[in-house]
Amino acid sequence: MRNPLPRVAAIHDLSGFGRCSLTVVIPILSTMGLEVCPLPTAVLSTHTGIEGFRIFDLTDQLPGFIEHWKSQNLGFEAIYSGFLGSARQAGMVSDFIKSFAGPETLVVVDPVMADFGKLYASMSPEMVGEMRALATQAKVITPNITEAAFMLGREVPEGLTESQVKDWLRALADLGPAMPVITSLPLSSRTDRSYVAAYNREDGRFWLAGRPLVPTQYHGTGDIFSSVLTGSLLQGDSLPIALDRSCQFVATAIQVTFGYSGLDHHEILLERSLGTLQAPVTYASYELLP
Ligand code: PXL
Repeated sequence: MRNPLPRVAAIHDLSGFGRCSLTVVIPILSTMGLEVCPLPTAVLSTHTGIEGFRIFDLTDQLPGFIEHWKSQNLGFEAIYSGFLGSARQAGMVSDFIKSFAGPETLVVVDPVMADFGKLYASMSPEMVGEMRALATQAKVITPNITEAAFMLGREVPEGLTESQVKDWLRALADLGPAMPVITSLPLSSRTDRSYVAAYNREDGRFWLAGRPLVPTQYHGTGDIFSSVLTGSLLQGDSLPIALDRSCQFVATAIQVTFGYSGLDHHEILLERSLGTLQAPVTYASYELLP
């Protein structure tokens, strides 16, 4: 039987300060009318971008948590993973997907491990191969351009043409996922906006969506993007609408925050924009990549 509210197993860390992972996944998916069941991978004082962060890795606890869920016969409409506490957890998440996902389950893997050309502070080099293996189990993956490069064993590009973007997306789809998405795309022909692109292997179409550039970077926007994308697909939206909604929501959250003075890049004001997730889609600006 389907759950009355679509239920999402959310496999991410809990960071006390610095909006990211579960502190954005839960409010976003709840606002979108979905029930979130968190399976925490680690508990941190702050995300790993703040010096001196403390981390409690839950790798040894995960198997017991998962066994207990199995004993309760829990069912999920979606399984959505992100930041892992150790490379060893990737195999556990893979097993989790094999045990809990049916043919209709939406499996989203955000291979959180790197940005701006380098691995995050807590990531070991083994994480790259482990994330690549985990991605084979997913329908949707949402790497940023650095993570996509690491997964494909390519150099992080300075710029990409639209036809190169299609090649990158096809290469990601060859790893397994039918709907790969790449964020933070360095599109050489369009430097006016920040772009994301997606490919649907089932119909062979490529999609592009963009948002205005703001002269700063906010932490956690990748998690915000992937959470809205997951929620939107679960609500039944098409891939380009889900892509556009996620991109426009990130734009709104950034612009809502950027207008204040004195806030730093850890403090995206998510609550100021959450309500917009309940508005119907009234305008979409995605493009088909020819
Ligand atoms: O936003 C990705 C992310 C999630 N969780 C933790 C992080 C990061 C990125 O740095 O450190 C703990």
